[in-house]
Amino acid sequence: MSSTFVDSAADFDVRDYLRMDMMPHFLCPGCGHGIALRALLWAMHELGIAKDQLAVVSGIGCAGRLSAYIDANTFHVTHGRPLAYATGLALARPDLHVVVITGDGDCLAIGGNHLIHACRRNLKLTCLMLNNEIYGMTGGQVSPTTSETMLTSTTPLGNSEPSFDACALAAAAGAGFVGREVTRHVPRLKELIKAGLAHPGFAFVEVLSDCTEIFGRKNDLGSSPEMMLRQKSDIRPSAYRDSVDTPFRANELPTGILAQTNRPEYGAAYRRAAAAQRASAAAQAGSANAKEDS
Ligand SMILES: Cc1ncc(C[n+]2csc(CCOP(=O)(O)OP(=O)(O)O)c2C)c(N)n1
Repeated sequence: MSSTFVDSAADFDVRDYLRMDMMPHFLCPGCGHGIALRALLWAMHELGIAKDQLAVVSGIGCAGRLSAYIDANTFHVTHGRPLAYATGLALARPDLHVVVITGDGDCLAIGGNHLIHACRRNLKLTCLMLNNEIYGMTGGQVSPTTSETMLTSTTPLGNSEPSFDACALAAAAGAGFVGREVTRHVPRLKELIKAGLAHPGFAFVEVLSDCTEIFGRKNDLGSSPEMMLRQKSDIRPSAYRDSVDTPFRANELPTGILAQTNRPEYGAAYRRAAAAQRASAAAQAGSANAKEDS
């Protein structure tokens, strides 16, 4: 990929963007969510987004917990609802970069309707969905992205529902920007998040993140490095399937920017309509006053 990969890692110290008084964090060893958090903060650093210009809204779950560790304006809200809170915030404060951090359960199960309407609306927001294929925080129940046949605490015989392709869903619902990356490729993930943050409409970024302790253990997927090696075979099975361990994700999941459109952004359209209405009300009041005076 591009030479931007060898750039600012040296002057990026993640601790500058973390609430160090919240350490140690609660993530399990090997959890991919911390890698995604680092990529987000690195992206923010490279884009020169000041901490007071960033607002992070998250729901409930291991992914949702991440906002607590970020030294910015953060809101830890109800399960499944971070996009709804973020919508109000982004409408009220278009000067901020509003980022939602959400899990696959938070975003696609209880929050699924909020997601499709956020995509349809195309308000400027960045939604980072950390897909570990499981409800991690609550002990490993099946989620809408759990691959078929996988064991979870609620699918002891193996999951027999097909899994959602969240990016295809977001693109079909009208999201202005859709992308996917794995935690294995941190610089690429950082670049994708940067592109999402820079996009002028709704940006949906799916991160394939490993849950080693619950999902991995339950399915005998090996250690954290072994799970990360599998990411190769998962995302490009045609290229890697013979050279690495058997993938656990059933579908070929393409990565990178998967959809980008320049559909009109909702916030700007709303503010234009509101300004036009205020101007017309003021003009009417002006002509009524003029009539009274004459
Ligand atoms: C209204 C409501 N329903 C259910 C819960 C319980 N709950 C908390 S987190 C969670 C699922 C989290 O899974 P996911 O969003 O995939 O995130 P992860 O923990 O895997 O990062 C559930 C069901 C809740 N807190 N509130």
